Amino acid sequence: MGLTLTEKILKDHVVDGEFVKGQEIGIKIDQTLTQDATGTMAYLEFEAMGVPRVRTERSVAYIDHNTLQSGFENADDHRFIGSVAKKHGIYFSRPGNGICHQVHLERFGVPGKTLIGSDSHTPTGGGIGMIAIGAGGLDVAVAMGGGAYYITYPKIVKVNLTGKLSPWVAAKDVILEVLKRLSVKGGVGKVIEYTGEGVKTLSVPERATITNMGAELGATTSIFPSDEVTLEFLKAQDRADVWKELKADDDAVYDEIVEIDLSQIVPMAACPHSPDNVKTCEEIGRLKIDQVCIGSCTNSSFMDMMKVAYILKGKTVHPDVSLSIAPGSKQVLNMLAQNGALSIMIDAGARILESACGPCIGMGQSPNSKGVSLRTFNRNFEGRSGTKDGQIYLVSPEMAAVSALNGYLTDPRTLGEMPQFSLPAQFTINDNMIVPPAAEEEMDKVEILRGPNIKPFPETSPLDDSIECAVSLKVGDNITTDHIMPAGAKILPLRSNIPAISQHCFTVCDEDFPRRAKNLGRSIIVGGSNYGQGSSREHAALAPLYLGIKAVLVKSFARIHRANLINAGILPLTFVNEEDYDKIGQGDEIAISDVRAAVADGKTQLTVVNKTTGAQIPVLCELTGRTKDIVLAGGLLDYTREALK
Ligand code: MIC
Ligand code: SF4
Repeated sequence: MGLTLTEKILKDHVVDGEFVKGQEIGIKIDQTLTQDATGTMAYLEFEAMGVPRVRTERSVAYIDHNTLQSGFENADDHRFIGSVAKKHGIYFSRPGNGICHQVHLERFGVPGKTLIGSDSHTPTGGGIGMIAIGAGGLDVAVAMGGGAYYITYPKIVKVNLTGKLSPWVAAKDVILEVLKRLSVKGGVGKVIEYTGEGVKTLSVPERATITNMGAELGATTSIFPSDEVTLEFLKAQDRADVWKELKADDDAVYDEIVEIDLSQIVPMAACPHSPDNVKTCEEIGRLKIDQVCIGSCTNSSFMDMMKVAYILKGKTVHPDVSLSIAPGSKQVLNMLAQNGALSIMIDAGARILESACGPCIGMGQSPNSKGVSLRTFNRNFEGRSGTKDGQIYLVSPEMAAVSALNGYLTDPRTLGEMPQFSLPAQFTINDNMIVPPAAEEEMDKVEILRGPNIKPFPETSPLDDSIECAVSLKVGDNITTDHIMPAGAKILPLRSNIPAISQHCFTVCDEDFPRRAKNLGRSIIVGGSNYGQGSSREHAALAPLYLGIKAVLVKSFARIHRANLINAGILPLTFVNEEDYDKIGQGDEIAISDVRAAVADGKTQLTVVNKTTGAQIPVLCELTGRTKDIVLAGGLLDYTREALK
């Protein structure tokens, strides 16, 4: 029986466990990446492990999220990360060099290798045939120390692409189509593997748009084969030497098959407030817009920008629209400057932003009150843009640009004939903003530069014998990490300071939550399905830990967040019967007796007693040998320290 591409790469890297679907396997990690908003924690954790130098083939620390420096905090964090990187063998991509995923694809990604990154959009690397997975900072720290990364052996979905995209229909529309069909939880526990004749019609940046936004499916990762198109891209980056051909066997067996005829796809938008709320322009109708933002790790490649420049050429942005453009990397921005496209954008009235995440994570460009904003990004969760009432639509760069000119959402096919856009044969290469680490013999001389905003990891404790406490919060379905731990310009600078950032935990849903939870001392949270979708930010687990959350009981979890809860020593529980969600309310007192003994014995079914109503609620506590030990120890840091003793 033939193998899928995912199986081939995983088989090459497995170091622990068996290839049984649904079971945990440990894989060797070749490369890691961090960004600054999750990086400070990851490096504090790495330091706490006491490993002098990273044991990966390549580890890179990027600065791209917290680039607004309105106080000392972000600049201090950048300096801290730079010094840790230098000392411990990590490449340091300086602020201004670009968004981690875009730069990693350009300069570091290698087909067939494994990559984990402390950012949920790490699967961008799947665009050149990597198994690239988003993870919590602690998991990345362990991988930097040479430890395996554990995933549930995934189901593998084949997306069979046929045909060719019509003019002005974009890769973004392909992933929106997949999201429309599978939904934001349709990918949980799965790897999405793209195959078929249609693959060769898509360039590497287009493939990367698709694998990037596969994160919104909740998928473990997404991957394309490494073929001639990949080779062309790597050649143009002067990296042809890392290329190898990789594809699934013809007789590979998949768990599910999705057929997509590229020629049938039309331009679409994900409407507020979910990436799977996908509609065609026709379905949306005439929508007046206030703002357009072009950029983010999903759509900020050179090709995307050239299409935008073509559409804007000689025109002026509509007087009611504010257009901002953030090219994804220094390489992209520089090439636009060199070939005149930047001048076209400036001429048209675009506000040019630095190569960073920017508005995508609420770092500036928040829309006006009730503002309608078209963005080429990957997430439109409520509040993420920095305002509570912003109406965010996710669209392709083509749709964004033409709409910015017209003042209302416009189908880009109205542009008429489309010229041929192709990748340059040679990208402009200058890695002078990537600082290599100190040589091994020099590393002791490097001083770590810590700012006053960097506070230690919150206190953890081994799992209690029994849990008896109140429900401090009850929330509904599809709670995102942006609800749990909001980001944005005001809160992101606190990423290295858990006590301070905890004061913002869940405030999007309930302003009083941090105070209430802290006063209770210990409590649990109850939620609906797909709890914790979105980001890899471990702060969404560390802030609850700091606020005394002992367990989270939900209908179902998103993958990375569940792992982060376990890593923080918080018990992840799911309802056996989803209807029991109604039998437990905010403020109820609950008890889970002898929970430590039950978990230690490997019991997967426990009972939560609602002491307020008397209801007995069966819940699942599905921990494997390793995750069980982590929770018993009080989290991954304690577990790893124990293991290193
Ligand atoms: C995001 O897109 O939500 C982020 C900001 O990149 C996060 C990481 C973070 O919260 O720092 C992610 O996707 O993991
Ligand atoms: Fe940055 Fe946005 Fe990409 Fe997250 S999704 S890495 S915030 S550009």
